[in-house]
Amino acid sequence: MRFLLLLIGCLAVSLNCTASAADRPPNVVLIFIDDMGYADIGPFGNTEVKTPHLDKFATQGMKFTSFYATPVCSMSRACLMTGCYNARVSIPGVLFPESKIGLHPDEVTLAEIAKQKGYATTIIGKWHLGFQPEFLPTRQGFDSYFGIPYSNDMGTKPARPNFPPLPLMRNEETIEKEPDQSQLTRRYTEEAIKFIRANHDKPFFLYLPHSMIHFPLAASADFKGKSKAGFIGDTIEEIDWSVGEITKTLAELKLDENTLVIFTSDNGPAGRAAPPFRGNKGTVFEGGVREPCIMRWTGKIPAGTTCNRIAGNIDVLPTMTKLIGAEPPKDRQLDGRDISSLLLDPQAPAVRESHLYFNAAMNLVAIRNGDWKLFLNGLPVAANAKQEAKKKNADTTPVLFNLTNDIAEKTNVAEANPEVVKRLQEIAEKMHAEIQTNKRPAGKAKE
Ligand SMILES: [Ca+2]
Repeated sequence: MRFLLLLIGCLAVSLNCTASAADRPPNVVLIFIDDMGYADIGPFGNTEVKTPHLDKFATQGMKFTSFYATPVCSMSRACLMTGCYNARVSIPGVLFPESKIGLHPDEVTLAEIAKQKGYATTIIGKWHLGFQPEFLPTRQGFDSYFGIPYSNDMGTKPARPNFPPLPLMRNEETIEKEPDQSQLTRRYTEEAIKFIRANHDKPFFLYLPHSMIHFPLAASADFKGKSKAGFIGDTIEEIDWSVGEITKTLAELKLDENTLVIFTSDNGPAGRAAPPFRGNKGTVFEGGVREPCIMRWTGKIPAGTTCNRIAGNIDVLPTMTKLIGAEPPKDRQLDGRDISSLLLDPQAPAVRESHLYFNAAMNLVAIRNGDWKLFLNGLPVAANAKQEAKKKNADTTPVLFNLTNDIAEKTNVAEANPEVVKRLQEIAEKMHAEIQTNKRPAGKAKE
């Protein structure tokens, strides 16, 4: 075991050394899809939607099969940007145009980590961590911004009479209102390629959180009506095209060996089933939070591999920090871990044994540890008005699933495994108590 750890340590060092031998740390391209479910793309089992670029991309990198996000949008982006559970940084499920909070300006984001090493940084797409000036990505380490600052359904179309027209922003200015959504994937992609070309000779961090495939769905004329899987398929196939354009550009500029590319999503599919899992967007069943994730770094990450270890979007910040040779923030607790050992060897020991599942109200509802997942207070009941009566009478007895034998979370095995229930309860209580003690506030809007 000790030898193995030593070996991994050496490999991790060599990974850094190789990067510095090229005289610059690796570029990072982070493609983040909205509401894409685990099996929405070919590499994760979809046979209806055509994703040739992602299929190829997966053969060049590593697939993660236990990669966790959160049930909905803003909380997931808080995790990704800070390396912390959203409960630690006090960002609830979804921010709206009338929300008076945002990610606290003192939080250290992925872009600020990249800035330590002089990276060119940009975000193209959906920010969703506060839209008031003090919360914009340009105040959180990003040199530039192009996109819609929140969800694409938060404008006047579809009818939301209380909301202002959907803004398309360039840096801190609204440049268009209610932009043609069928052009968003294409425009974001063109902006991303422009950024890569402009910065190809220096380290860069490109964060590309697409507005699609969030409702209202939209695809350009080249894709609309083309997919066998219907409109949702059209939007996914356009995202696949986008991935193809970006990887083509990286190859043309000979950047493959010096660029870590990460593809993942913020939460499960909306209003659709999420096979092979139970639940979907908004729930903490696996269908709501387990996401497709592919990471590629040619020559570093072994091609065509699969990693089944627990990982998630909270691990991106510590991992990127390590790989680019930056320093993690030392004055605060993070929840994510550096998973670069898994990037070198998918069979390396798990970096995190446990993962916590928070709901949109920032309550801890479940924990995974190894094969086991425990719902701490019974199964969640949907929190809408119709369900209120049901909620009051809900059974709060812990429910245990073995995710290895029962991926669809069907069979409660709590009674047969009281010692597992007790152990997971204790781990969850300890982790939760620490987060409650050390959690940090959201930013409050000045106006
Ligand atoms: Ca989402």
